[in-house]
Parts: sequence; structure tokens; C-alpha cells
Amino acid sequence: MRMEKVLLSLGSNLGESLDIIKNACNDIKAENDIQEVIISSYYQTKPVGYKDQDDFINIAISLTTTKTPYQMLDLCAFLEQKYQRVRLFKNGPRTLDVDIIAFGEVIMEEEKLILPHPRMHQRAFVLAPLKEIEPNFVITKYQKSISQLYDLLDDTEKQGVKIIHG
Ligand code: PH2
Ligand code: MG
Ligand code: MG
Repeated sequence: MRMEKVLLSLGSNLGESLDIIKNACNDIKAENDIQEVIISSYYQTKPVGYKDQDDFINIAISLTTTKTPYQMLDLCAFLEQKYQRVRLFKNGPRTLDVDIIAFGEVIMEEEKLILPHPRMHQRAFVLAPLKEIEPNFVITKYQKSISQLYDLLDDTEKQGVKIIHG
């Protein structure tokens, strides 16, 4: 079976965010068909989109897997359920959000899954943690590495993202 490298972004700004993210990382590492898990530092990030909510904790994960994109999406949904995702409204506070940022070189636009993630290239809370662990990973759709995409962000976007240690 084909092994693909997958990049994930995790975020939380409701409940015990650090614990929730740590536990979700352990769940991901425990999956039989997931290997080579690399986890970024923890970042405290200003909310993007709807602003009137607490800062987020965001991290990035890199892994290799024989799962398909939809099997990976099922795992993300399972983890969000497990940590009792509460999402009051779109872009609002949530206990856990797990997004697939890239799945190898796959480019797809289906109702339930768009790859690479449609807003990944605009977001410092996605690119700063990813740059730490996968600076040279090329996003085929943009023909640019994570590091190049990060460098293209506005300074204001970058300033909302601070590394912390959890
Ligand atoms: N997720 C969103 C919307 N806004 N802002 C930050 N800082 N971090 C997030 O994870 C985030 C967000 C939608 O998923
Ligand atoms: Mg999201
Ligand atoms: Mg999501």
C-alpha cells in the first residue's frame, strides 16, 4: 500500500486546550497505520475570522500513513467527537479542530474534503507550526514550500502567532 506524507493542523480555544491537544496527539501516534509522527511546538494564536473569542492553541503534525484521504478525514472527525467538539458557530470557539492541510501531492475539491486545505496558504497559525517541522514540504498546488508560503504572509498575520511550551 502506498505511504503518503500528511500534514495536519490542530486548534483549540475552549476547555483544557493544552491537554486536549496533547491527548489527541497521543491518539494519532497510537494508530496502527500511522508512522513517523512529528509534532511541532505549541503556539498561542490570535483568532482569525471571528475576532471576539479567546486566543487559540495551535500545533502542526507531520506523519506518514497508508490511510486514504477519506480514512484520514474519518480519524479527524473521530478525534473531534472524542474531545466533545463544541462549535457554537462557523469560525467560533471550539474544543478541538483537526484539519488535513495536505495529503501528499493530492489535489481534490469534493464536498467533504478539499486538498490542500483551501485557506492554508493565508494562515500563520497553520504555517508557523508547519514551518518548524516541514519547511521543505512542497504544496504542489502552489509550487511553493511551506517555508516560502510562510515568508509570503503579511507581518500582521505573523505577529498574531507566538510560540509557547506546553
Ligand atoms: N480556526 C478557525 C478560525 N480561526 N484562528 C486561530 N488562531 N486558530 C485556529 O485554529 C482557527 C482560527 C477555523 O477552523
Ligand atoms: Mg479549521
Ligand atoms: Mg475543521
